[in-house]
Amino acid sequence: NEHAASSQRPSEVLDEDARTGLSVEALKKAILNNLFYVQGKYPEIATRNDYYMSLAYAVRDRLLQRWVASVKQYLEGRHRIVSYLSAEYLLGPHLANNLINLGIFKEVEQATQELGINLQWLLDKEVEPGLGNGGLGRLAACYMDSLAALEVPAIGYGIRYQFGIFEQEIRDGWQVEDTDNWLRRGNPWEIARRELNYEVKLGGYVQHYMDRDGKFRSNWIPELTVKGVAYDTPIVGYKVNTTNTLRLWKSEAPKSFDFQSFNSGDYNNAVNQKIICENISKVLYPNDETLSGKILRLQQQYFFVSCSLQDMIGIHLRQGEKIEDFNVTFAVQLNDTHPAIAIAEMMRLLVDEYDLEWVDAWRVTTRSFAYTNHTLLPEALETWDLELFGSVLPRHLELIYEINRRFLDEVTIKVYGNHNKINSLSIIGEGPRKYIKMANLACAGSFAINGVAALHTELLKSTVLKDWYALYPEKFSNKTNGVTPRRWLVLSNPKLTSLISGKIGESWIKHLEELKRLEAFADDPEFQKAWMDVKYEMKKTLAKKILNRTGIKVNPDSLFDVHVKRIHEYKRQHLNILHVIALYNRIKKNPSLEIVPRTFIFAGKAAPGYRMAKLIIKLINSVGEIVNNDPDVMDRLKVVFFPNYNVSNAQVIYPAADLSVQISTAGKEASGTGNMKLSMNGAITIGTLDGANVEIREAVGEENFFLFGLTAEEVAKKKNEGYNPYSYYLENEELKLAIDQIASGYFSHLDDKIFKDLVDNLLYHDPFLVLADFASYVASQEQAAEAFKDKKSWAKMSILNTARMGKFSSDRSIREYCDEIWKVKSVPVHLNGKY
Ligand code: NBG
Repeated sequence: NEHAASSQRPSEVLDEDARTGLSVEALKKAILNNLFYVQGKYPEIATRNDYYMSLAYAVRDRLLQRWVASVKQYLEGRHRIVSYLSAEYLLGPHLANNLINLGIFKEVEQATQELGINLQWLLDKEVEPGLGNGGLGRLAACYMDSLAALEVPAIGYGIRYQFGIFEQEIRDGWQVEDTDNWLRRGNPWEIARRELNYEVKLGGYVQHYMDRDGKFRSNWIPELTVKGVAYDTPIVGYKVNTTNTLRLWKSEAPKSFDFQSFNSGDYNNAVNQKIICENISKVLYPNDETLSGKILRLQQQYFFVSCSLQDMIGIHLRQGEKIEDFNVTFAVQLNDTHPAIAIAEMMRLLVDEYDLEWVDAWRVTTRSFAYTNHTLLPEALETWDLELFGSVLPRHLELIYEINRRFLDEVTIKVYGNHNKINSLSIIGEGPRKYIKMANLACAGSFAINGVAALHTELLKSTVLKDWYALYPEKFSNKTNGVTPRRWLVLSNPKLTSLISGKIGESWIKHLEELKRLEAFADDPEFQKAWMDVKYEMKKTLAKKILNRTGIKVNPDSLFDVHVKRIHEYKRQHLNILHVIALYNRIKKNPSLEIVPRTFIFAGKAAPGYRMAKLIIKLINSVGEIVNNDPDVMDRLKVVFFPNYNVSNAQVIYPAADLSVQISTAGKEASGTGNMKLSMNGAITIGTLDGANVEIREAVGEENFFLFGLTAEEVAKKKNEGYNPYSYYLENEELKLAIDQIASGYFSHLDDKIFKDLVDNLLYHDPFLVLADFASYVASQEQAAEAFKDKKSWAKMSILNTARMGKFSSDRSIREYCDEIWKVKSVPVHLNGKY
């Protein structure tokens, strides 16, 4: 009984006609209707895509009914609305998720079957919208799901990138990037709202003058004006009618042609203008964590923020409210600093366009915004060269100067003129070139500031945002990340879902704490067997996929050691590969060695400009080539790099994992969310005390977690004392051999140059303490292997991991944001067939 979860539907839904009905018959009729009226085909000549589209539109009709009802109810009831501003949304495929949330998975499965089509075949056809890089964008997607599930009025605002995160191919062991043309076959999930568009100014200069009433005014004369057009995607909540809006902006030229240039024969100029405007929402910056100060990126950020704020103000005023009460209608969350320019833009709109006095405008602004920080890495804190900033946003530069002047005036008194503190708090950084610190702008203009895991928030308060914390302790709080169990269990692991529901019913899907009730069965041999049978099934499924994608044959009986996430030095994929080499060398030294067979599964994209990360991918593949093909190994070790890690692939990988590898240098990973998804799917974590690992370990119990490595405090101490990686290399034989082999070309056809930078970096710098943690990691991995031999106790650990993951539902996170930061309440949406 897979997707048993879908058999119950919200009882309010009574409407039953061909467009809205949820019965198998109604769905069949709708699919065939769409095949004819939307795709213009009859069954015999219809392609797979025709059928996918027909089904997608059938589902969309059912979403629209709920969507319209939600919007109507929010506006008529003047309910408070959450506005989530995020430059990234890593949504993953919509269709299957919508079927689950609408509660019609089984019905659609049957309807398609009766039409002679396989549902999975259609689901696999969907190209996922990869409008994000990694955890930050995926978190935004989970939060949209939970907001809807909890029936909270919300709008997600972002950018409709024409090209999302690149597709990764592996050629000769190297990452090769390909453009992600996700819209090429059309997107049935969005509705273009041509009538909903706003103008956004860029560049130019500012004129100052005094008006007839003696008031100083500013007039921004832009160099360029672009138009943002709204593209809306419905986000339906799990088994509720609430359907919120994800509103993504596409940039266009205000008029498609500059007719004056066109008529005077300057065709190029006319067309150029159009291209420049459309470029703004053309492509997602493929960087994770680190952002370089590029003009286009600043334009993107400002573009979507300005459209979104104009849109919110429009919604607010249309309800007959006063502009001064904007913060009553909206709670605006800044997902990292990418949208932090909203604070200056809000001031511009209120002061320049709506004529508010500065203090009134500042009061409204600082009551509207809240800021989530997602990283402690200093290189990832966004700054903009002041001159560059002024060339794109001349008026905002003035406003930021004024915000900063007033802010520093106030602060100077509080910090008794301590210049270091004033410098650290200033929104403008001084140096050979001045720059704007977006985190400081966000802190100054927000009423709440939060980190994304307990340790992360503590480190924010004691390091990066220390001076802010001293000034405004009441603004700070922690909101540990969460993930949606709908996509990450119900959808990606239907077999485990029905096993769980068979024992404890289905209510855990909305109340994840109820998984606790599984603890009662953790020792039950029959349940343990059923549990591990599901795991085995999922491992077989992944093994098939791996064979298909990489040509590598892996053994589903082996321990699946899974390390999947963006490739970054702080995440230490190279520590993992050093462990692989150590095991390999043990086998080479003693070919009859009895060891637990392992499959090391890596996946993740490297930022195209991040050399070291790309080199790590090459190293993983090079080691794989030797290990996988060495007859001495006799299939005891396999190394797989699964290409193009994205949401769809993650859905297949998580359910199949035995070990979840979470080995970032302590103090570097803000939270992590893959760690939660893996543990939820019954993987046991091997990890450092970093990010949310700390809380995961607390939740699942230390006996169900493999801990190793230096703590954040020890890392800081070691660095202070002057860390010397070379001494670790000299002291540890296995480590020395592994590094010598990499350096000598053992894994690279005797090419001893290819990995030189990586080796030198480890030996002489090792900024992420890979060598310092190596011995501890290897020892912890030995414990994991030992534990894996005892199938019963492993099954118990696995069950307990899932059972104790209740806290890590994004429903819990969103509830905390709603209660403690946004102060918004649920608004149940009713359908009564009238709309
Ligand atoms: C990432 C962190 C992760 C965290 C996600 C979501 C950025 C800037 N930060 O640890 O690295 O889980 O945000 O909060 O992408």
